[in-house]
Amino acid sequence: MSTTAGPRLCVILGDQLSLNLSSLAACDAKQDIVLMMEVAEETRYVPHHWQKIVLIISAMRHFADELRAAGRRVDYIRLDDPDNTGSFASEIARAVRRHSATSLVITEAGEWRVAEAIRLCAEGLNIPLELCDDTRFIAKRAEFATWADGRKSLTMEYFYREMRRKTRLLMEGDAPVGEKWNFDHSNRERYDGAIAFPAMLDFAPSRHVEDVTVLVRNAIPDAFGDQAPFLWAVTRTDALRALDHFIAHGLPGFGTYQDAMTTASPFLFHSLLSPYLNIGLLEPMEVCRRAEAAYLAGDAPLNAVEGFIRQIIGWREFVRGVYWLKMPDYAATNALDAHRPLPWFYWSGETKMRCIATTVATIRRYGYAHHIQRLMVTGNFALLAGLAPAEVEEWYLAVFCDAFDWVELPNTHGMSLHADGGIVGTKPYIASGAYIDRMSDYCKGCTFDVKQKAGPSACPFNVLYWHFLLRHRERFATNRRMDMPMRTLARMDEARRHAIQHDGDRILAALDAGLDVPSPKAAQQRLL
Ligand code: FAD
Ligand code: DLZ
Ligand code: SF4
Repeated sequence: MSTTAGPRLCVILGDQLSLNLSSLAACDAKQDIVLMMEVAEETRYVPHHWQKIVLIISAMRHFADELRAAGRRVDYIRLDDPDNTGSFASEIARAVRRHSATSLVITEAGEWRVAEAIRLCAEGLNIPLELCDDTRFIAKRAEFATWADGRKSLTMEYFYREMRRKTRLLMEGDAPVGEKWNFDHSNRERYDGAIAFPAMLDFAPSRHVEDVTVLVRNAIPDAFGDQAPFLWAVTRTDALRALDHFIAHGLPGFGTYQDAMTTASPFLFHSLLSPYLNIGLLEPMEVCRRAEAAYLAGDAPLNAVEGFIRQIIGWREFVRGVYWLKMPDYAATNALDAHRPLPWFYWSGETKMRCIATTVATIRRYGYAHHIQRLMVTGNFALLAGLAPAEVEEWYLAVFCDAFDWVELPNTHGMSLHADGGIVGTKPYIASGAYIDRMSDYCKGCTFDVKQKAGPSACPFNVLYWHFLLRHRERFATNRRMDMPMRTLARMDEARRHAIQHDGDRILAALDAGLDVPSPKAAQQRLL
């Protein structure tokens, strides 16, 4: 209970929609005031996917209803309130005055940008700022920093084992269930049709989704992406339905086909739970416990359950740890000195490369693509083509419904673009077209020939793979994990290297001119 005269202001951000949020626990339910704000600045700081804006704002409105039903005093600022000043800082300032608030209470913001804005706002208002740990994560920021301290390199696998020990998930005493920590070797199958995909869940549009749809249509008519179908849950009740659905129908096939891509389904056996985890409708531990229970009941195999749990208590926690350990300098690094502008086809999908066209079409339609599409199609191309990290990162932050800086940045800047010089991954995730062909059915219908390594018909991923290694041969000469391709490169004769240089230059010149990669026909005509 606050002992001061006025109420405290409990600021709840759009990704903090959890009833057991630490800031809510720290406030007095009867006296203190919850402030939630729809603000133009957050809807526009990157050109978000239409569905992402609708998802977040609708979920905020439902959450405010739940808070009111639980007896909280909620001050909710709508995007179309005539007095809305458009930013967190200016709305907090107005609310402090309106309520004569004595302090701000907030669960630490997930993003560095927002955390800084709030810190500066409190400083400017000269009002105490009470920061609460975000207890929805398994590892506190300080705990990650202690784990990282003194290590020569940060390896996710070792951190993950610590998280397994801490959570006791899939543990038998001190040993991992199944006597191995990681079953990834069973998780690399191409989709063969052996198990049918789960049906998609459909959520009837709520009153808030309908209202917010109209609001966003008016406020941001040019927002990126399709408006329908909108398949996202916006309440905890529906997010729990999505979790039930995944555990029953997706999880059994999740492991085996985790890396597969197919034009038959954009989702395969993936959970689609990331937006709910990231905005607080679901908590990581409840999701992992459900997966573990499915294994113990014999309803899902260990390779699937271990793989799924590793993504959440391993990768998700690890990237958050890296983000808070390294920000703000992290975002400014550009280890591979990449500066090429983002090609327009990342937004339009208009490219002859079928893998990218298919992935971008999925993203436009759903605000979603699964991990391997993000890493090995759009990310791989960006890395091979030397696209500027900041432009690629803005794209990833904008187009995915689950994108928030703390999770998007380390995945894009670190894992995908290697722009951090090897903090998140010790070697760059590069692959030629052969990998995409092995894991998908994209290449069969493509203009380019995935088997061709040179010449006008060659798959651009094949050409750019070797062009990338040529460009960066000095940097990777001493990276032991790059030994194999570097040795192959060293063995290449001069004529082949010359062909790679020539073909790669031709593709990159087209990108620099704002064009798609040259089609075989166009390239042929230029050769004649
Ligand atoms: P599933 O495949 O079902 O995985 C289960 C859960 O594991 C996910 O819901 C997610 O919470 C977690 N997870 C899996 N991989 C990762 C990872 N690498 N980092 C963090 N959590 C992970 N994830 C985001 O949530 N937001 C992002 O903005 C984001 N940007 C990415 C950018 C790039 C370049 C790459 C390569 C990956 C990115 N990821 C991001 C990670 C991953 O691709 C998504 O979490 C996943 O595709 C979400 O779909 P899903 O819920 O169906 O995941
Ligand atoms: C992404 C987003 C959008 C589109 N709109 C809002 C909003 O109106 N109000 C809000 O509180 N949060 C929004 N967000 C999420 C924020 O941009 C940001 O990611 C979180 O506040 C966490 O730092
Ligand atoms: Fe993509 Fe190359 Fe396959 Fe075409 S041939 S789909 S560009 S990997």
